[in-house]
Amino acid sequence: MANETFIGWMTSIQQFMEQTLEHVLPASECAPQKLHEAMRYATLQGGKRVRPLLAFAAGELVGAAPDNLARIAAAVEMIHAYSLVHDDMPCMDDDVLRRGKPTCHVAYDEATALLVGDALQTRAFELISTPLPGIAPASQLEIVRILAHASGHAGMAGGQAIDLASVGLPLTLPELEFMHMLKTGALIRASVLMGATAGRELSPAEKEALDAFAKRIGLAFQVVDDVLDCEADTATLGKTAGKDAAHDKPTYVSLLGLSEAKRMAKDLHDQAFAALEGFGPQADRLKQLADYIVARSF
Ligand code: GRG
Repeated sequence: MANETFIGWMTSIQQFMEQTLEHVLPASECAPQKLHEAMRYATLQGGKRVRPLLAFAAGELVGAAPDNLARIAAAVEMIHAYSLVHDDMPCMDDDVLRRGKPTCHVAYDEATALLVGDALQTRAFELISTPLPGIAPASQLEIVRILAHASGHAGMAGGQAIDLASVGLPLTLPELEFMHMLKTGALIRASVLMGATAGRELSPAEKEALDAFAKRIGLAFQVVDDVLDCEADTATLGKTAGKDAAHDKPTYVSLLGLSEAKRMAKDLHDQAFAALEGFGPQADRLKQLADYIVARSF
C-alpha cells in the first residue's frame, strides 16, 4: 500500500471498515430488533473514521495484519459511536443532528439510545478480547487495557464529566487542555497505540515517539474541531454548528481567538511531525493523516 495515494488509501480503509462494522454489528433482523437496528443506525454509513485510520496507519508501521487491525479499528469506532450517541442525549449535549441525520435518541428514543451506547461499548471489548491471530496474549491484553483506560474515568468519560461541569466557567488554557486530552485525545491516542501494539515489538524510544505523535495530534484534532464549530456551517459539519458559543462552553477559540487557535493547531501538527522523525518514510501514512486532521473542513 506504500505507493498508493493518501486519498486512495483512506477510501480503501473506510470501505474496509464499513464492511467490518457491517459484519461485527448484530443483524437488525435478530431480536432485539430495535436495539440492533439502532446500533447499526448509530455506527454505519457515517463519520470520517479518523480513529480507525489512525489505528491502520500505526499498524502499517509495525507490519500488523489487516484483519487484526480491522477488529481493533472497529472496536475503537464503536466506542466513539457510543460516545456520540450518549453525548447527544438530552441529559448531556441535547442535540438533534449527528453525521447529517437525526441523533439516535431522536430517531429511536432515549432508553434505546442509552442501551445502544452500552451495547456498542461491550461489543467493542468482546471484539478485541476474542483471540487475534498472531498476536501474543500479553500484547492482546495490552490492547484491551489501552482501550479500557482511554474510554473510562481517566480518559473519555472523565473528560466528558469535566466538560459538563465546565459550562459557563472561565477555564484556563491548561484546564481546557486537560479536559480535551481526556475527552477527545485519549481515544485518538489509544487508536495509534493499539495499532502499534498489533505488530512488531517497538523499542521504548519508538513507543515514546509514537505516543508523543498521538498526544499532539489528538489535541490538534480538538483545536480544529473548535475552529470548525465557529467557522463551518451545519450542513458541512453534519452536526449543529456554533453550539460551543451558544452554550457558553470554553473552547480554544473562546480562550485564544480564531487566529491563535489556528496557529496552535499548526504548531501541534508540526510537533506531531517532529515526533515521527526517527521512523523515516515508514511513518508517511501517519504524517499524511496528521495533514488531513489539521486541514479537514468537517
Ligand atoms: C458520553 C462518555 C461520553 C463521552 C462523550 C467524544 C465525546 C465524549 C463527545 C463528543 C462531543 C464532541 C463533538 C467533541 C468534539 C470532538 C469530537 C469527538 C468530534 C466528533 O468526532 P469526529 O469528528 O466525528 O471524528 P465523526 O462523525 O467523523 O466520527
